[in-house]
Amino acid sequence: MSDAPVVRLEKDGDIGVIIVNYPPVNALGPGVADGIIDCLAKANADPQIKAMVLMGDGRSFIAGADIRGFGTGRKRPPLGERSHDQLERSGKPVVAAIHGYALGGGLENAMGCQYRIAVASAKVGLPEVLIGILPGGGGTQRLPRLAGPQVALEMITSGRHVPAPEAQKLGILDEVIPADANLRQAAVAYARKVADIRPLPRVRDKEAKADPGIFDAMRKSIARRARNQKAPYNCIAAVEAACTLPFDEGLKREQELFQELENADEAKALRYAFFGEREVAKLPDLPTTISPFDFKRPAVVGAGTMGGGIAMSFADFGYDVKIVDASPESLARGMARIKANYETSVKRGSLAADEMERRFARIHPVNTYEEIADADVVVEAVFERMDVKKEVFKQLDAIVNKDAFLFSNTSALDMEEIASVTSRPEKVAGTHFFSPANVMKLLEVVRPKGASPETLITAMAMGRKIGKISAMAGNTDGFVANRSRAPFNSEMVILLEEGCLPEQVDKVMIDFGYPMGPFAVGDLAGLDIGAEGRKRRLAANPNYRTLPIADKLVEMGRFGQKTGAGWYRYEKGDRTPHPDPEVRKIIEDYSASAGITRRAFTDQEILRRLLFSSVNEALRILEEGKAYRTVDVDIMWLHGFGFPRYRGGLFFWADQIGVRDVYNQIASWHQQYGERWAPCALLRQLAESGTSFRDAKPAPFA
Ligand code: 3H9
Repeated sequence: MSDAPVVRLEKDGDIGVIIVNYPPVNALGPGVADGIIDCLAKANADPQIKAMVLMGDGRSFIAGADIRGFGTGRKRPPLGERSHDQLERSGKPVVAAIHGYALGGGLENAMGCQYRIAVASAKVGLPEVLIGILPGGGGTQRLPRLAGPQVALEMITSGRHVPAPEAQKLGILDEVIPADANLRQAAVAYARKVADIRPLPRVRDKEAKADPGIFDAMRKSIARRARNQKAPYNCIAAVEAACTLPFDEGLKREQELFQELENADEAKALRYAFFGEREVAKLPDLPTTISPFDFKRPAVVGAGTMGGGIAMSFADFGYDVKIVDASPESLARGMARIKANYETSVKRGSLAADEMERRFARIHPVNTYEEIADADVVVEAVFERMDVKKEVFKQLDAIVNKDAFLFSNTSALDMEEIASVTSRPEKVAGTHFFSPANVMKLLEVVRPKGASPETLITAMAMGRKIGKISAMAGNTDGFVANRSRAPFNSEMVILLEEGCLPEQVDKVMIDFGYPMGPFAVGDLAGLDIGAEGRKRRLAANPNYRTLPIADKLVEMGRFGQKTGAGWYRYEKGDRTPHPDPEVRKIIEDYSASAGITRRAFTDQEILRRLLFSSVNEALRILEEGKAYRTVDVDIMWLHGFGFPRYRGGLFFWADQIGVRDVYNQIASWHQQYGERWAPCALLRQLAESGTSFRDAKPAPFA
């Protein structure tokens, strides 16, 4: 970083312009808030200056407090002396001039100012809840006064980024100027216009009035998504304080509620997830000098559920995308499914009807590979069988432009074998989407040995361009996400053999924080898919642990929701899972025939049986050099499988228990259950050295 001050005061005639310069996003890092206070004092003391502007250099106004500083015991100025308080006390008006983002502490400082203007492309918000805290810089007290308690509750409990034009309607901004206007000039002119207005308008002097019922209504409405969390409730309590206490008392209450959160496990996990999502983009063994190819003409092969979802992802992010399928009928069915999915979003109110039309119009169905010959990236999403994939790649290689990247959405097959049938293996990689592909955020980029760095960097960037979080996986059966999850999938069925029922296991996992239980998820995805995979693995490995109960359901045609019955039964047209006595009988009969005495399980035992089995397997993956870091696994679990974000991820959660306890438990299950629980060498090493999972040093990427 340069020696330039992080905040400087410039003069535009009689207007003082205070500029924050703390790249990349102007977080309130060391010296920034103090710098604002200093420049403000100087400007107030300067008789030539009549009013001030507060703005940011670079791409944003201020993105909030420096998240790295939380939980470090850093000192903050006393209440009433912080930068937002001092801005509000200024003897001359200050105009916050917002571009990019004004988030968290950024918006809090802007609300301390007497006026706020923004370019139309700017976004404002108080996203603290997403990192397990609340807006502790007066945000919970000022926003309800500025925009009303109902709006404040919604914004603060969701953390939503509000576009400037909407923020103006809500009363948060005084003026919005076109996105390409000169913000500094406009802000200086605005400051000149308001320079002599007295008394100075201060947000703290406004009143926040609310019907007391809105707070309980909000608590009720968030109960499901805020399960097991404290921050959303403290946010509500703080806004309630804004409506019942004088301003300074409200600030004190906000502080108390903030302090309950800052060092809690919830906030630690969410901070870890925030930085983890950014860390997985870093590929430590690839050159940073290579830029991703800027693709323009994506194509998807296969119009099934996955292919359709992938095409929607491209369209949702502004790309025109072609989709091709083997038969006109399946192409038509695929397009109808895409349309129906969009229509559901419109019905739910999450997508405007005209926006749906625009997105749908970007998806172009075509019947032949010749029609995608000019594509620059192709994502194949055909039936998951090696011979089928190879045939498709051979044809694509022959027909599609020789510079195009060819990606496969396989969820487990050997990417090197697929690449080997092409004349351009260096341009082939896996891009494994998760179902539903237009919704789930994870893109697992699979790295076959022959892929060039440009190919891998392009695949990772492609994911980010279509709203995904891309993370790199090695070419191993099931890659990283599904392979690390596989023992969990087996263990949940083995628990049934020993005494559990699907609804009991599902309840434990929902209580833990998953949106759905794993058996209900299985029914949604289709049980036939897992059965195929098990057959393939058993053929390759005669010692593979079979799951007779799961196989039996598939034999009976119980494929899940699509057949009206799976682990649960379903009423026609309804997705609610109902426990099924027939399934219970199959399970109990199996236990009896296998000579197993069924027994009771505690919730903790169920949870640990499922998750510890995956911790062990994930470490084996790291030991083999098939993933970069434990955080990659954690981020994959958050965004591929719905692992509760406020628990950080598989390894973050396991670290809370402690590496030694995890090892001891696994070692004891190894004695009890045999080989499948054999602790891997890396686990043993970590336990012996007392190193946390987070600090584990995996083998170099292989
Ligand atoms: C707060 O304000 C509390 C207050 O109420 C006061 C309480 C007392 N801190 O995301 P990007 C880094 S809480 C530290 O890739 P984009 C980020 O890690 C805060 N670092 O860019 C990355 O580093 P690297 C409330 C931060 O353009 C680099 O900047 N505010 C922070 O895709 C680029 O970030 C928030 O929660 C930060 N606050 O997205 C906003 N922000 O290059 C959090 C970013 O080493 N930030 N970094 O990987 C964001 O949501 C996005 O960064 C933003 C830009 C939308 C601003």
